[in-house]
Amino acid sequence: MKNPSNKVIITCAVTGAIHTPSMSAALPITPEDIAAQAVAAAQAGAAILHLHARNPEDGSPTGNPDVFAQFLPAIKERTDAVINLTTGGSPEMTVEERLAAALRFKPEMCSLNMGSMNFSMHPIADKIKTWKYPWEQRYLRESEAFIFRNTFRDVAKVYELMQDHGTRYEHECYDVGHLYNLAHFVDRGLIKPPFFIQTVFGILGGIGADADNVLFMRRTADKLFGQDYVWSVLAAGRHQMPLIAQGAMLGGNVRVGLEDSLFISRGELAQSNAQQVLKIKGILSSLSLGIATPAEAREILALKGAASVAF
Ligand code: KMH
Ligand code: ZN
Repeated sequence: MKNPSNKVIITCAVTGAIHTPSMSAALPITPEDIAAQAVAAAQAGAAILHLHARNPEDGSPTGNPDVFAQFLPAIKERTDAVINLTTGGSPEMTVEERLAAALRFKPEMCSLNMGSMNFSMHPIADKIKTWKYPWEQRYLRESEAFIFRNTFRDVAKVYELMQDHGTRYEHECYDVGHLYNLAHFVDRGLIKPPFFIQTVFGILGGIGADADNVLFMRRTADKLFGQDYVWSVLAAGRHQMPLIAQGAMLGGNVRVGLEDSLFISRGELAQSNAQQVLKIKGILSSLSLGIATPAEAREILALKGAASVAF
């Protein structure tokens, strides 16, 4: 693992496509709210903003670039943070729909999900008593039958299309096999170091959220990529803070945000994305770990710079 500066890159994933409006009033839905929370997260210390879009009327996930266009320039004008666009989208989007915004806006980074898998949120549906919008319940329950498609051909296509634009990747690895899939693409010469690897814990369908698995993923990545990768950790729900703190103690970077967890502590909903950024910042500072600025994150991850995006 590469850890050149001893500084931790905080990514904030602002809204995502897992949670729905009935789960928390803090989840940003409208372009204005997504922009405001993204800017506040950057001001709190996030160097990278991982972004999805939602339909402003009902909060359902959308891949429509016209909706992304309503918040990307506002964020870029008001922060220096790296903007990272999802290509994971949501369970209801085709691979083409998932890629549309990244192709149009040519961001410095986009996510790249490293294997096909079950990916389900259906158990959350049983916990919700009142639904704000009609789409939510079906969306969550149908995810029980969802296969998150990321075939070798799909992933290769993203590399080929985005590399023309100089975009680099948040490689989302939800299980150990996904690290081997990345190694396959490295062998094919489709991606050059440093590889940014976001190890994901606690998604139903992926590796479980426990300390042993964090070490296992780290050891496997060390074996496959040596000094050629930069490591980051995200964990779903209540596992978010403990597992990312473990990752940071082991020299990794961290991801927070309401995409991954709606909570700030046990049973207490977070009021905003920035609140989670401030919480991890406090944990990092008590561990005597520094925070990477956006400029430092760009250097560590060899990004092209904010002047070279198309928004
Ligand atoms: N929701 C995260 C567990 C993506 O946007 O590409 C994974 C994610 C997918 O961030
Ligand atoms: Zn995402």
